[in-house]
Amino acid sequence: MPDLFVIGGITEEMRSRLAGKFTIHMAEDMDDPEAWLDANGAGVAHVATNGHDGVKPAYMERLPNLRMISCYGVGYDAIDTGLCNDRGIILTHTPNVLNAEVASTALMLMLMCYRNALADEAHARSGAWERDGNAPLSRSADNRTVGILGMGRIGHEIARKLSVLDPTILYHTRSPKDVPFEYVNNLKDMAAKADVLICITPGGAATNKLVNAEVLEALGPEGLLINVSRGSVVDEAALIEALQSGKLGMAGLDVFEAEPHIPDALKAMSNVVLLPHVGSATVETRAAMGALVVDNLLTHLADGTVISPVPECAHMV
Ligand code: NAP
Ligand code: 8YV
Repeated sequence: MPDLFVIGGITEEMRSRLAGKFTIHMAEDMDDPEAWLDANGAGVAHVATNGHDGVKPAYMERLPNLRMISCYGVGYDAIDTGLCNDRGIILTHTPNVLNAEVASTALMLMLMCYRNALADEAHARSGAWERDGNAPLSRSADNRTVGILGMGRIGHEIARKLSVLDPTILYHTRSPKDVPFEYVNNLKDMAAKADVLICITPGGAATNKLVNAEVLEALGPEGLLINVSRGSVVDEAALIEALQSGKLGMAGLDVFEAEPHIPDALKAMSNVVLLPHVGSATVETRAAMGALVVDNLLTHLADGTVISPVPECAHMV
């Protein structure tokens, strides 16, 4: 059977579908994965990984006959697509199957921030309600102007799910889309018009620190930043400064610059809701992502094609 090198683990469901077709080699079970690749890497044509671990250069250079990488996640900024192209390696990812979940996460963060969910929950659980009386009033999430940075598969689903809150929706991308929302071609201008800025672009060089001090200041003291994209999209030091100085009102964050590290300054703030990158992390959605990872691998094994290549590799199919 052909070899499959797995980086970062797979679920039991994925393993049971792959086991009859591939000999599975788990990097995380090896004392020294690089030494294993030195001895066996030339025989490996398939790799399964995820959006966090990617395939590091030390692995890529030990896989001279790699033909395909199947990534568990839609974001693939941790994988060098230029190198994949140069070497003729097809990279696949898991678009669409997680749109609804990540959109729910964005909506949940927005509601948690406006409605002061963490403080209110603590007020109820701690007995403060009985002891001290009613919790302070929160702010309404209804009828807000929401600027969405990134109007792709997930951004569009966020806009759809937000509609129950009767928002005015604006969006910013590099080129306008065929959507019934106002396009703003300058991010700072959109932030100035918006109550809420929701980030849902890919990570990587093109979006690095796109949300900088100027954008955060434009969002303003009553403004709310939601980030469900990548930590790299927001200048984290500028975010901390803006929240501490009151230039920005609140933040709901699922992603961070150096995951799993979260700066203590953010942990200390009561106007911030923090999640450990769980945008797609439900049993149902992770099962759908896992199924697509396996389907891509099995399709490639069967006929050399794949189901969901990343755009940079689509021409190879
Ligand atoms: P997508 O369909 O490719 O949409 C990306 C959007 O971002 C497009 O509208 C694109 O429009 C825009 N964009 C790209 N570069 C930009 C730039 N420099 N400036 C402004 N806009 C830019 O991707 P998707 O499926 O919606 O996923 C988006 C990202 O969400 C993923 O790549 C991943 O990083 C993140 N994500 C996070 C989680 C989580 O757990 N928190 C889960 C899934 C995905 P233009 O090309 O016109 O600019
Ligand atoms: C996952 C994600 O956390 O799909 C993405 O881009 O960020 C998330 O769905 C991750 O990719 C799983 O490793």
